[in-house]
Amino acid sequence: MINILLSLLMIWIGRTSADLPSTSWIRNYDQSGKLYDNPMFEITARGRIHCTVRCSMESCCQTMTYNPNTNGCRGYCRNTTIEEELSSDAGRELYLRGDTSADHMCGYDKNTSLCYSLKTDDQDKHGAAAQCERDNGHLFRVESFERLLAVEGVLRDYFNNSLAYVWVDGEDYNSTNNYVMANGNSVPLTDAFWSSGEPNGLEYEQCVGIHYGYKLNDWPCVIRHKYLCEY
Ligand SMILES: [Ca+2]
Ligand SMILES: [Ca+2]
Repeated sequence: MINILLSLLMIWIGRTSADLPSTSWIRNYDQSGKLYDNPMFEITARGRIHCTVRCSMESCCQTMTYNPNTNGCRGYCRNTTIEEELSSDAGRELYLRGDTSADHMCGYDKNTSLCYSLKTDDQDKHGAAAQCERDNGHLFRVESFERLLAVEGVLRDYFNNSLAYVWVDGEDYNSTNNYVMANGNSVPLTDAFWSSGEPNGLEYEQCVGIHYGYKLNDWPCVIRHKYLCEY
């Protein structure tokens, strides 16, 4: 029995590391209101995860602050220690690089500037889209072949080189094999993007996932699968 539990634990640990491929962040609850001053950058981010990605792009950036009310995002180098009061900016949160927190991380692909995360709870397509939006993201958009290739490694790791079951963005609202994403663009219908013989589901399979050969398949939108978010 203990052996079985240990095996399950090892599988869980293995999957967690595959699921969470890059830099991670955690909110520092213990700080006393002091910040590392002189931000190396200050931007209006699309969300908390976008802010961590911006900081992850700079080797010097060790501390990040983000205000979810204003989307204000600042990155700091660790060695500058001039004080700033968090209380002067209501709602601003402080994050330090290095610890793990599943809520605030993404895999970052330098070639495509992609920030993506494989979510391993099972959701139907619309539930998956809603979960991505919770963090100011959206379902992963397969708008180029490079993007499909960029996530293949993470999926191969997680699914152990076997069949993937992962929602991405795209829905065929009019049963015309036109899979429209939330930004209005269409998923390319070129054979190279799709698993052999797909899309094949006519009006019964209206939503898009990554499946056989780490390429696209149309599935019924109500099936529950894991999903890829993009930020
Ligand atoms: Ca279809
Ligand atoms: Ca299909």
